[in-house]
Amino acid sequence: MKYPKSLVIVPTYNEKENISLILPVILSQHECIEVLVVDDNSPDGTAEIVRKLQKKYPDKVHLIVRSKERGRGTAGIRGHQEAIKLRPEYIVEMDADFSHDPQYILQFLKEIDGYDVVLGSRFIKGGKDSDRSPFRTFISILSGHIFRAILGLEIRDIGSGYKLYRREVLESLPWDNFYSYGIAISMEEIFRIVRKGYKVKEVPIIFVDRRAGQSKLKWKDFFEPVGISMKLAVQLGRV
Ligand SMILES: Nc1nc2c(ncn2[C@@H]2O[C@H](COP(=O)(O)OP(=O)(O)OP(=O)(O)O)[C@@H](O)[C@H]2O)c(=O)[nH]1
Ligand SMILES: [Mg+2]
Repeated sequence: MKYPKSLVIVPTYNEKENISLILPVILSQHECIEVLVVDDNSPDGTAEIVRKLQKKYPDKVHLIVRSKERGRGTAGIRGHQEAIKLRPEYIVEMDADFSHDPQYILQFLKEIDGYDVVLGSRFIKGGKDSDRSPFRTFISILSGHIFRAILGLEIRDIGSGYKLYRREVLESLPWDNFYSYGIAISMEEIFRIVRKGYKVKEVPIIFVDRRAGQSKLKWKDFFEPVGISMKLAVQLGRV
């Protein structure tokens, strides 16, 4: 099957073990795929590994190294802004740590027909949040309920970081006015997308625990989405 140019954004911080393995797997899914890594100058040398891969896969691997900023949310925003400039038809966002199986990319490309965004969902029938501590799963599900109630969204996995978008969807978002700086970015993005009237399709994914390296999440990260969801509800009004 032929697909138009599709760009996969992968934010990284200290992912040297994972990035060297996952990048070739992502590229091998289909010849239409290119990758954009957004690295925050990881002390473990993740960017150096990406530079080597750029030589191995000419024109397929793009790299942004941010030296002044650090954070999952702002890295995602920068990634989206740069991805748009590369003019792919479709843009994917996924984690570097193998929690998101690259095999879903092709499935997402098939499922986007008739929709604007495909969202990999752990919390619909057929999806799973496996290998994670029951506590992390509990927090994800509970926060999902709270945010759905505050924001009035139907989507089950608001916090999913595995998505495929038509480029126009991301072009239409006001990136400079985003409130999120951390993990709330996924939630804020999907809220703004639904509010604009775009059609989102949730498809089940099996989410597995990170393969190597360490979590960057801290306790305080879990509170950001609460503040952001209230801000969105008050400032932008519910859908
Ligand atoms: N550029 C950048 N990427 C980050 C930052 N924090 C996390 N990431 C990347 O964002 C993705 C998701 O982060 P994770 O630490 O895996 O978060 P998580 O999946 O919720 O948590 P665990 O997998 O349990 O550790 C991974 O590819 C990380 O490398 C950051 O500050 N800057
Ligand atoms: Mg992870």
